[in-house]
Amino acid sequence: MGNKLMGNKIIIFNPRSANAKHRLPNTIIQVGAAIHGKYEYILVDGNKENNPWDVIFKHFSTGEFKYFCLTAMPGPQLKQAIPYAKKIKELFPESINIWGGYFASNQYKVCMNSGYVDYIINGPGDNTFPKLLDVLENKSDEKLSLIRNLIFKNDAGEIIQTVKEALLDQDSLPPYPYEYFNTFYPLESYLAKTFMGRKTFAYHSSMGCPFTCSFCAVVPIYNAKWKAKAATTIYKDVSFFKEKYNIDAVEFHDNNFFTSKKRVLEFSNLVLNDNIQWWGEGRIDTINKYSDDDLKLMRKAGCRMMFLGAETGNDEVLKQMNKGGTQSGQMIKDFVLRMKNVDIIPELSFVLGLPGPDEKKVYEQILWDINFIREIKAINPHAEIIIYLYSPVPTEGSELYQQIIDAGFSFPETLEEWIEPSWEKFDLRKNPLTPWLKPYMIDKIQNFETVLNGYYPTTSDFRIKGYKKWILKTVSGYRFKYGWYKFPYEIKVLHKIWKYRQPEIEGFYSE
Ligand code: B12
Ligand code: SF4
Repeated sequence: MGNKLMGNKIIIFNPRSANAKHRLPNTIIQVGAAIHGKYEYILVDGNKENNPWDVIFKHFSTGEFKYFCLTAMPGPQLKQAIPYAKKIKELFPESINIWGGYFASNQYKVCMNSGYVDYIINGPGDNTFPKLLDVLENKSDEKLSLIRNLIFKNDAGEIIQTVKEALLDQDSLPPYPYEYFNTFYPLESYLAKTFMGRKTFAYHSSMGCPFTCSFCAVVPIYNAKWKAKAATTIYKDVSFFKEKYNIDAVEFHDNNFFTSKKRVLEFSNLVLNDNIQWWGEGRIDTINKYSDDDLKLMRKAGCRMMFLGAETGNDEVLKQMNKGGTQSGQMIKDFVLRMKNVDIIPELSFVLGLPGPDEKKVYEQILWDINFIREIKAINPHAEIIIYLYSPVPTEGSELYQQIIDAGFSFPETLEEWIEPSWEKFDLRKNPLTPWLKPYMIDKIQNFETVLNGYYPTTSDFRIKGYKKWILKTVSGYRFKYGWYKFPYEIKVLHKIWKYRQPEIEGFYSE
């Protein structure tokens, strides 16, 4: 017999996602906004608690809580999400576990079959979450199957995935309950010092993405839909944080911040004289359509760096990735030069290790990409390079997904398997367990990455400067020049001593 629950309060939990200074957990704040004033809820940020389980358990032990809701990306967040949800269900069998976020939506079968995840919010939760609660609390007699963006099991035990809701007008969503959040964790403590400024604010201004790259986890959830807040709304929120907390930098966490040139330029004009540096993610072919004057305006308005999915310089592989748009290898080269001229740092992410017709071809492509990255660095040494190993996402129906299934790849069949160390590395896109990628290929990529990060340490880890940068560059220089990547232990030791932080795992270094 488990413990009895009387109340219907809600815990919204953000499992630990990083070890150092943390970003504002916008996901749980927006999920809270959806039910603010309608249901009683508390927010628990696993990043800020030494032992979040104690906090969660203490609350549930009062008998006042019924709903344990969490968000999770694949990767380290699962290390808390999975065991906590399991334990809550064991200890409080009447509790209801609701999951949302990229992991649960994309891996919904393994979640629903775990026996302890009751409902999944499949995409935006702004309408779905309150509607689901209304049904569960008998405040509405709407059928679950009619609530959009929901996954649940029906009485026959079948998994039901309801239809997707059109993306909502982002400007009319309820405001973030920042003040309420502040009663749990001081907002101030999330405004970290980064390479852009003393106090960096994390903001999310649009949902989805209009493209359908076949390696990307955004695609199965948003199906090429994108909707954004207006520039004036963004500016209003940024100004509020500037006035109240004196922020001087913003990280835009949108999947594709630069989709609408009109919006970006309008925001740039608004923020022009505010002395705020900013960063966002975008596509090369989209931004390449901006004129030099547009880019100069953005730079003047504080755009310091852009994260761009370069993926590969090989046009055939770009097709295999279904990158869409008009991106090509030549465009990437031209673009990094343009960025150099307007003084915006392009942060290019590459995806290496896609499946190929045979082992030789897979390896040749890796060597080709390494060479391409070297060419990019020669054109614009300030270009930052992020290297991911291709980790499949279940974009069912895409040609690439079919290729990986044919090559013998499969996802774990239980949630517990997802937290085994090898799958955690898979999530971090550092060791993808894909059968076509042989250990010597992974070594090659990782050794190259170490040498590259030695010779060109990221600007975003602002501690690596002066003599540290000089030593790293000197030690790595001959290796980079002659292409000797094997066993770069001396560089690894230096990275370890200085706790070099690669931005792709835990975000920019901050303090
Ligand atoms: C900020 C961020 C981080 C931060 C985390 C900060 C934090 N607060 O904890 C950091 C930098 C640490 C991080 C790390 C990683 N991240 Co990350 N991250 C993001 C990012 C940019 C923004 C998340 C966000 O705030 N969204 C804003 C909110 C409002 O939107 P949302 O999360 O979608 O939430 C809505 C719905 O999904 C739904 N919902 C979501 N959860 C829940 C829960 C409940 C209960 C309900 C009701 C509803 C609900 O309702 C919300 C409101 O509508 C997203 C991309 C993106 N634009 O979302 C990537 C993203 C989620 N990350 C991703 C990845 C892969 C990672 C990493 C694994 C990195 C890597 N090496 O590739 C790591 C590892 C994570 C870890 N350590 O566990 C991927 C996930 C893709 C996938 N394969 O599933 C994304 C989508 C980026 C991408 N395009 O590839 N990340
Ligand atoms: S453009 Fe970026 S966010 Fe959009 S589908 Fe492609 S990889 Fe994903």
